[in-house]
Amino acid sequence: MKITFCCTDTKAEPWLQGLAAALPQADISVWQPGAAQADYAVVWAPPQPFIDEQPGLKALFNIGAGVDALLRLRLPPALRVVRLDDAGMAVQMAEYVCHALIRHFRELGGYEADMRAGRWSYRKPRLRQDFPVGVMGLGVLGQRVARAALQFDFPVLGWSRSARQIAGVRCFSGTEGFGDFLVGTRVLVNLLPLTPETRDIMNQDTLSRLLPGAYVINVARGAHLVDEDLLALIDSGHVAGATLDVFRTEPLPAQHPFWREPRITLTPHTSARTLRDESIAQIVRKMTALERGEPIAGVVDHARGY
Ligand code: NDP
Ligand code: OXD
Repeated sequence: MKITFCCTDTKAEPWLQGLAAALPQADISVWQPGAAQADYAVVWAPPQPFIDEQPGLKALFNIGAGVDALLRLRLPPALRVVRLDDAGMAVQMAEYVCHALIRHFRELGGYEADMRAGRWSYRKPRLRQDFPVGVMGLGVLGQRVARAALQFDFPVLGWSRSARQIAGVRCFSGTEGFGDFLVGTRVLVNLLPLTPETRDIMNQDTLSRLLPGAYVINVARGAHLVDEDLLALIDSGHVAGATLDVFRTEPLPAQHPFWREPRITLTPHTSARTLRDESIAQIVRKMTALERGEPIAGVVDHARGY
């Protein structure tokens, strides 16, 4: 079995060693222009020539959950694209989102500032019933986040494309369910894939429908959010603030107004990192299953976009 590795911004050596340890008979190498045809590819943001030169792949394994960058390339329609499902990311996403949620709900940022200024002062306790959490996207990551928020007794709502049932979560689906989902949500968590349907989904219209004093946690993709609409709604007071992990341009440009808005907490696309060992184990399991002719989970639907 021949495996080619083409991952931008990723140190290849540890991945090659991990793959070789799990698949000692495989011939594994870093892709170079003109390289021989491989059976499988392990990729992150590969260039178009890579796709064009490897038309005979049995599957392309993306070392992330989101495939938006990959699907922007010209791909053979029959190419099997496989995303990571979980591989250690769901628990990271749950801890990141719960941290942001609780930090906002308990006003921990305000307490930190007070204590740093030498002020010993209390704020009135807030009721968690007043902070319903709405999770957009109830896939591998969204479901885990919704369940984690339930553990802290927040009311939880969820929205997905197809109807879902999750114990304890008020589930809505499709365009017809979106309005009711928004008007019942105060803390909006975005875990949608970026597709033509979801691009710009957090905008003036949708964010204004959230409960007053809304809070936005974007951990999916920057292009889901219309930046200037968020800033305007923060200025108007309808949105209290946001925690943003992902941006339209990454790294976030130095002149972007997000840097200077104290009600926005920023992190550098780090809410759920790809964990190498878990990812290699999952990819190897799936390659082995494909070699045996068995079905695998996490195959992307090109038309749906995720
Ligand atoms: P999944 O594919 O498992 O889940 C996607 C969910 O979104 C599904 O519930 C799906 O609905 C729903 N959805 C898709 N399109 C629509 C739509 N048009 N309307 C309503 N719901 C829709 O993805 P994951 O949970 O694994 O990951 C989600 C995203 O998180 C990734 O695409 C990636 O962009 C981002 N991510 C960010 C990371 C970071 O570090 N910041 C790390 C990892 C991922 P249905 O259930 O009906 O299919
Ligand atoms: C992913 C990411 O999609 O890290 O996995 O953003």
